[in-house]
Amino acid sequence: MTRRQRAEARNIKSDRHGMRSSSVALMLLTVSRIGAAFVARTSSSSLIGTRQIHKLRMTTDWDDDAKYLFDLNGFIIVRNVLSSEEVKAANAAINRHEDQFIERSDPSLRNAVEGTALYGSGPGRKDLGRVLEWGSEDSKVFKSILAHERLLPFYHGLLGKGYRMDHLPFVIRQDMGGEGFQLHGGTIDCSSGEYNPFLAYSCNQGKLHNALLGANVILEDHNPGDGGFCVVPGSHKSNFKMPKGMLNGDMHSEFIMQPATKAGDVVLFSEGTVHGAMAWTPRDRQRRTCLFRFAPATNVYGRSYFGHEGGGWPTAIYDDLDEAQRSVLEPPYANRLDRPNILEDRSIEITTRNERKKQHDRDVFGTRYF
Ligand SMILES: O=C(O)CCC(=O)C(=O)O
Repeated sequence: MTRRQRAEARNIKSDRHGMRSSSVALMLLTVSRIGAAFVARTSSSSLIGTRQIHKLRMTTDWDDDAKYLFDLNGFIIVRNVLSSEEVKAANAAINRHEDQFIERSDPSLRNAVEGTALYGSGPGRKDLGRVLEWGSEDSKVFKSILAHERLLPFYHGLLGKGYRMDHLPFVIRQDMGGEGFQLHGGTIDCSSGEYNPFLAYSCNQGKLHNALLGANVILEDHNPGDGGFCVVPGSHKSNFKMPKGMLNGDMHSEFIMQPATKAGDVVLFSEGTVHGAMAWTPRDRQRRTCLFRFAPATNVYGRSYFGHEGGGWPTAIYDDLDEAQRSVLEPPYANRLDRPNILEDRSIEITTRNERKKQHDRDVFGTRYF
């Protein structure tokens, strides 16, 4: 082994077991840099060091700055979407369903490879589904995410009018040392190098297109170094598969960022941006987020929307929804085929074709739509 190889081997080892020591300084620097971009319009203070990170209060409107930042990084943090009362209510609802968490302890369910940086020290990630089926009180905050007035301009800017829920949302929990998730996704798949049309990000004529958008609703603070959601900024535009050791967080970890977030923030990320999760480090706090996925009107990845017998999402999801929220549960089809679209004031407009054309379809096909 040459001296250089020995030094590299030492680095990998310290990364693996001490991501929170040697590489943390680099990571925090990255966080500070990205944070500086986010906060550009709102603060003139210096952003060196971690204390400032907590103060970030990014401009949360969907405006030209936000568009630029999303196009640059492939994700954006919308601050303070949920009030502290709503965060409390969501966590209380989760507590009432605590016994329904399912740990990914089976080796074939693991999201990271044992012995690698993102694996943690033992416990598997815990998943809790059915958050939209818990009745009027317990599902209220989760249902609000479907068409939240603060998120609506972002959904429209990132997915277009007529956007839809694509996956069933679920709560992610990590306990101390709990497993993260090896890096995945990518417009160019980070592990195979293949083009992923169903996850792809693109920008055409000033319009952003995300085939699939993640909305990670933060329900517990993620301070720098805590772990949890992580991302490779800019990787939505990457053209090559990732170096192997990077997928596991063992190599090039200075390019993997764990954004600092507060409970109530929402991280919107393209599934075309390579992302994953770091093992959770706090001793005294569970990691909790609720992960939604949304798609444009004509895109689809999941298949729960048409149920097992063509009947739509699980029926309890449709209870207690307003018109705007209900429209997000529509299956995939084009806007001009009588789709309910949410307007800026959250009212609904049905986008349609002229009656003569609709009659023509009925005459030709004997059905309402082609
Ligand atoms: O833990 C996270 O926030 C990321 C999870 C994720 O990417 C997934 O479950 O597909």
